[in-house]
Amino acid sequence: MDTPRLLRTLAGERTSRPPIWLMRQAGRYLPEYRALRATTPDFIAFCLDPKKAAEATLQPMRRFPLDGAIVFADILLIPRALGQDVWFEAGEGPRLGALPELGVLRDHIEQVAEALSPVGETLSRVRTALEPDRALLGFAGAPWTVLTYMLEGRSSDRTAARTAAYADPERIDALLNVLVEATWRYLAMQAKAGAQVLVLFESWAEGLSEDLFQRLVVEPHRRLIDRLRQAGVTTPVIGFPRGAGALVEGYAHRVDVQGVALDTQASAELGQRVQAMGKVIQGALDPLLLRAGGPALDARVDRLMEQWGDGPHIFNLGHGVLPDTPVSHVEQVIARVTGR
Ligand code: 1CP
Repeated sequence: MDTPRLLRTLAGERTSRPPIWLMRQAGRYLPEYRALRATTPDFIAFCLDPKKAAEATLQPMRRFPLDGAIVFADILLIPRALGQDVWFEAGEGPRLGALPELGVLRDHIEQVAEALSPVGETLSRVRTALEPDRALLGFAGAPWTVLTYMLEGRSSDRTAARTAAYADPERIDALLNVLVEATWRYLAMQAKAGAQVLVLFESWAEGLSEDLFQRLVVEPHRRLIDRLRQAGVTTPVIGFPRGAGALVEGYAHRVDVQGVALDTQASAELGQRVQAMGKVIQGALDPLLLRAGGPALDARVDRLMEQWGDGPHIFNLGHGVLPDTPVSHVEQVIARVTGR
């Protein structure tokens, strides 16, 4: 009876309304997050403090009737656990030190789950505090997206990473494989600690040719999910190949994810075709419209529910909540979807 709506939807059940959670539902648009965050200026240290990370995870759950809580952490914890320096420059974003040799990275794989055990502790804490009818989501960055940061050392246009994928395919494939091996272990640890859904964020799937998309996105996702299932982890997975455009359909067809998260550009028909493959879709409200608010926001929320309401649909954004989004607009959307 208490089975969370989000899990019922991911199992293919039709519910009276779609479940809702929002990418980046914790974070800087919330004043209570900014206050908590100010107590630990080092962002990585904040992510690895289970008490504070659990509090950040729960903040939006107290304010809004959301159906899912996503653990507060970051995709760049994996490179750090593999031996690469990671830090955040205030007001600028992530910075990574020199990429360690392949052998050094490989030597860290087995210890990744242990190194990131504070994230497991955050999950256990949140699961204890959260009502049983609300789902807990774990996540990781997908191999290619994480590799772009490891190669480029910061947020970038990924030109160097994509060029390397053509110029030095063996090295890139070997690096992706290290990330596949590290990431499934990390996700298995999260499932064991209480995560009921696992999200794979492939935030930088855009701009890839069909060949590169297959090699850098589809194949690593397939291997990663195979490894998880071989290890006995049955937790549903939502894949988010952001910016994949028309290649999303091939992704949904070839990768054994239960849910496919669609980005802001996804058409009504694209979502319906993915639903027709037996996949649950998630998305795809524009974060810019969420920030803008007003009657256009209500109209778009209604249209998304209508166009995708005939198949399983998880209501969400097409990318994360922007830091300067008014809290009242988030309230407005959640009320529109949940009736509360
Ligand atoms: O000072 C701060 O508070 C830093 C802002 C911040 C926050 C709140 C960062 C830095 N990360 C996070 C938390 C975070 N990151 C969460 C949990 C919060 C929640 O969702 O409620 C999650 C799921 C992520 C995932 C993440 N981090 C992604 C994938 C999703 C996406 O947005 O595409 C990516 C790409 C990152 C990298 C990252 N972390 C932070 C920054 C500034 C960046 C770089 C983004 C970029 O390159 O544009």
